[in-house]
Amino acid sequence: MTEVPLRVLSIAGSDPTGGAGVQADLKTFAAHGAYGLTAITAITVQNTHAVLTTEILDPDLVERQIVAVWEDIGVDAVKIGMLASREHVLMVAACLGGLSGLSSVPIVLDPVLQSSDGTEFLAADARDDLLAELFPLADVVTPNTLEAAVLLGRSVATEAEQRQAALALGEHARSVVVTGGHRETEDVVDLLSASGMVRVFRSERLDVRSAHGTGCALSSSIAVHLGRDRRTLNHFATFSDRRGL
Ligand code: PXL
Repeated sequence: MTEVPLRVLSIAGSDPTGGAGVQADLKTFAAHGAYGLTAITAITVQNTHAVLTTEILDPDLVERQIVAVWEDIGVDAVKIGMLASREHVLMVAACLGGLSGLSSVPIVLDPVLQSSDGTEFLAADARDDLLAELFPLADVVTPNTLEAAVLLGRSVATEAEQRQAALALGEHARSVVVTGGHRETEDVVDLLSASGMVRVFRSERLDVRSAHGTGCALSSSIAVHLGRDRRTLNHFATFSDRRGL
């Protein structure tokens, strides 16, 4: 029997360049052999130079996209990207919290705050709700150092500050990865914090022309891997239940 592909839902904005947003998420899911589903929060009009316009979709329309695919196709993992407004943050938290089977579905939250050209992708008044309502639902939150600095209202420029930021944001979620690609260092340092501990991932900086969409690809691939791990664990649980173990 062929294995049913892992179903991963991206709740995010559309980027017509295909480099970031739902387009990047779908490509990442496909590259990992997973099946992508989407609930689009906003349509951005952008090219490689600038974001020209953003049309935010009604939170109710976004909620109906989530529920429509959740109840019919089913979801094994969720990746959350651009949420645009406070209403969207609160809706996603309430909607996911009310869906059946959520406890066995890993959630990865990429706290998208702005585009590379500085266009705001999350209203400033939504930041506290993001921390209070969505961080606690997430298995992993993946801010870069710029996002961590804005969320905490302090500088995240050195490795020591990045570590403190990972620990401080880690108080709101099960785990946090503060990615360090934006820091002007020779090697790149990503810091994972969970339960008050920090793990360092140090790697060689890649020589690339653009980093546009790399945060989307990272959070999407983490969602796929957590979904796969969770599915394996669920199989074992069902197997032992059946055998009365
Ligand atoms: O990389 C962050 C991001 C997320 N979502 C959308 C984007 C971008 C960056 O431009 O356009 C829709």
